[in-house]
Amino acid sequence: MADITLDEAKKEVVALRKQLNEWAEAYYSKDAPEVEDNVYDQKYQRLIELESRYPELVTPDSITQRVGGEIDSEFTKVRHDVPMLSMGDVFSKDELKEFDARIQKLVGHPVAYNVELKIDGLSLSLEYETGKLVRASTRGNGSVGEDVTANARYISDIPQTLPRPLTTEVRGECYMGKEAFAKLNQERDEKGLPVFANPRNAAAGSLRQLDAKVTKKRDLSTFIYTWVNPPEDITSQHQAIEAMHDLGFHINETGRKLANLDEVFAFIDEYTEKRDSLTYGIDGIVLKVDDLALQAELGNTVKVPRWEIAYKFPPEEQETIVRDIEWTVGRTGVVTPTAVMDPVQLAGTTVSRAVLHNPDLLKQKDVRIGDTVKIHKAGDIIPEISEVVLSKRPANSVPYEIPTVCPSCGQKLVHLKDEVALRCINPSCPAQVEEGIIHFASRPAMNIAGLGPKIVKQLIDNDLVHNVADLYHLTPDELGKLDHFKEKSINNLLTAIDNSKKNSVELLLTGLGIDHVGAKAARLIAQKFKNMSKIMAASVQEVAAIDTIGTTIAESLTTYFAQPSAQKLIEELEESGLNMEYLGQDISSDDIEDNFFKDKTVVLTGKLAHYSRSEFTKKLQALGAKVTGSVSKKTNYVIHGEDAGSKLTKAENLGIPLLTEEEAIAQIE
Ligand code: 1X8
Repeated sequence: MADITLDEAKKEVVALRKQLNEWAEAYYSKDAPEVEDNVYDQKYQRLIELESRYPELVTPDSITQRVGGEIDSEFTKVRHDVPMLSMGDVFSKDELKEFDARIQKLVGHPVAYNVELKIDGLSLSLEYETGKLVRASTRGNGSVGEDVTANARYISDIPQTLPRPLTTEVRGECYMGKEAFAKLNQERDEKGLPVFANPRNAAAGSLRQLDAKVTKKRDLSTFIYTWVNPPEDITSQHQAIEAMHDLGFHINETGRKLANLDEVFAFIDEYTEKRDSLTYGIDGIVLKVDDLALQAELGNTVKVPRWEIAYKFPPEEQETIVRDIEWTVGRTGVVTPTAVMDPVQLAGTTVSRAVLHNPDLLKQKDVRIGDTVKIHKAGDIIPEISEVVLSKRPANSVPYEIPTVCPSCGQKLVHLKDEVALRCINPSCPAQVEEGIIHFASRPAMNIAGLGPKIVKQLIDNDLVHNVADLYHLTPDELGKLDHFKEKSINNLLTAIDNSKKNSVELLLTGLGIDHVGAKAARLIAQKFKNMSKIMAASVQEVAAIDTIGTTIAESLTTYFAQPSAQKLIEELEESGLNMEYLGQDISSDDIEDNFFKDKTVVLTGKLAHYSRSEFTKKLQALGAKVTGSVSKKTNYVIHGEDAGSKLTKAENLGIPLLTEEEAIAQIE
């Protein structure tokens, strides 16, 4: 952002406005959005960013200076004497902190907020004269809206008369509940009519009907949250809501007056959880300075009130466009496709890449460059493509062609046995070498501080290392050629590399990156065989005889050491002075005092509340217990935390004694 020139910014601003205007037109006038809200929001935020970086680019007709959509409908127009403003929005708790800090600075002290759910619907104004509903209108562009009075008369929770002859105006959200929405879409689908993209569009499309009888058939509801001109004895937002409730308006009961941001954050967390179980859609939380006098004091900016803000939930599914498919070569030569997409906000982070795992999956999903795709986070963490939005596929799209040669070394790619994975089997493929060295230096392996991916890449690009043995021949002069390497960093790195020579042999074994031989297997193997030459000489049977190590690991290990190149590598490393012995402490059961867990086989399952799983495992191991991953007849105890699943069931079926986490801790103590 800091680097963008005025010229570049100008081009981007023009393009953003054009795109946003098109989307806004589809959204406001046709009730048929072309993109997800979050895509719109992101582009909109970008425009705001650029306009604040270069204020000279702000024009009066910029979409950032307007309130809502343009009004070109056939409805009778209604002027809003008090403009129907939209609301500022934020996408993180940090931004809420900034909002709160701003408010506190303006008013000079902490303030209480009335916090309400942000309903996925459309704003509606209701005007009453001497207690009779005389007009209902939409927001329109904020100053002029559409007269939907006839339609509103068919919405059952809108009072047609008030218990008192008030002349007043209230505002709120008109929405369609999830059930009504699903039913409406099902009916439309059966009739071959286009379905509504979301409850908000369904609500807008149902309310904005020139023939009000159509509205009558739709199940619309309202939540009223603003009293435009309340009586004087009402001094706060939460009071206003209660009073409107007494007048017979449908209000949302979840609103709460909260004293500080911590409470607000807890409310956000609560409704992030409950969101799916609500009967209506919400897309965020609204914070309003509760005190109406303070609201008046704070006033509005051109577009939005200063005293309220919407926190929008991170999206759980997003649409974006695939721009490229990249192929990366992993340490073991497996070549994996990654979709590179236009960046979008997804469940709290910006996402622009999604791993496609293997070529079969890519073919099966038929992802093509230029496709609009839906993405979500698998297990709430890893971005994945759910599906291609075929209706948005460009007409000239062509199926993606899977590469046949390695993107790094150009050698022909192969499928091993019946693997779905594509592999490069060239052992000196630069990409594999790079990944291999990164792995060698990583924490579970040789743990060489300062030797991360960027440095490794430089070492390879400068031709300084071709395999892990070369690391131990690096000189200060050579490192001096790398970017940002000064005397101190050179010394630090060389010292870290030198120190790694003393590592116990299981770390070296892990670092070799042998398929299936991770840190845990390496430790067990090193514990049993004690040094590298015995490990190299071990047979499949000897290795597989280690408890919890199967033939897959054993075969992989022996196949690896059968290669002359592997033997040569170990020889070179030994010549460089690397330790080849197992230095770890063997816990001999004879040294451990008798205790409840000594020599017992134990399985941990479920969520533990008091210790991390690895801490708990270490405690049990220190007592001489063997902690294993799966329940069998040999298991002595299953220790279970919360939400334990299949392991607990299996233990019950096998009649294995169960201990709660607390019971186990009591035994340990
Ligand atoms: C829009 C919304 C508001 C509230 C709830 N849902 C909305 N969609 C609320 O205040 N409880 S306020 C608002 C606006 O001012 N544009």
